[in-house]
Amino acid sequence: MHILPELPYSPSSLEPFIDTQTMTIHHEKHHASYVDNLNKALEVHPEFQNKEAWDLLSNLDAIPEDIRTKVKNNGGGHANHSFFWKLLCPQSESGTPSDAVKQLIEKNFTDMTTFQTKFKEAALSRFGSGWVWLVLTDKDTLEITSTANQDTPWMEGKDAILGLDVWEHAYYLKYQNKRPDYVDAWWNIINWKQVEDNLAKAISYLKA
Ligand code: MN3
Repeated sequence: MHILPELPYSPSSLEPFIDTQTMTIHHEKHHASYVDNLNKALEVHPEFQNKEAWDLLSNLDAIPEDIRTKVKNNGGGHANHSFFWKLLCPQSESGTPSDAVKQLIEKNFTDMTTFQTKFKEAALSRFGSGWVWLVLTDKDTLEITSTANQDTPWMEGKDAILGLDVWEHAYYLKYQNKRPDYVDAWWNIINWKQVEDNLAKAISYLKA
């Protein structure tokens, strides 16, 4: 049984970068429905009910065909949003990239500004709904990737350390068609400590 995780902050605490109503609807309606629909799909095949969403997604071929698409979409939605909430925090707690994160970003993208420019380009060129990711592919290599819908890097066995939801439901109430402004605002509320933890975890998986 999958459960909607609590937000690790109040939905109003990301203002003015992400508004309270968007956070509330995004978490309590959109994310909750991915969780509900994943649970419903798995009722038909209870042997998969106790597996973590990551586990299901990284081995989709093992999922029975009659629920595979539902598991991909709703399990992906659940996993992506669970990952995403932890990457956000109030601006006052955002901090700065740790030395390890900063050095790896500079090694792969020259400097922080170039990285942010490239990440934004990927966010703007994702047509329709999807996500943009910063993925660790080997111990020295970071790549910016993008997935459609609720597809995730974990489906390809890759580990993301940062990700941005660019579905319209993530920004439309405040930003309408102005996705570039949403991306610019988002840099203010990244939990860099969480990115550091994600990097350490991704490196440990590479070694495993
Ligand atoms: Mn979303």
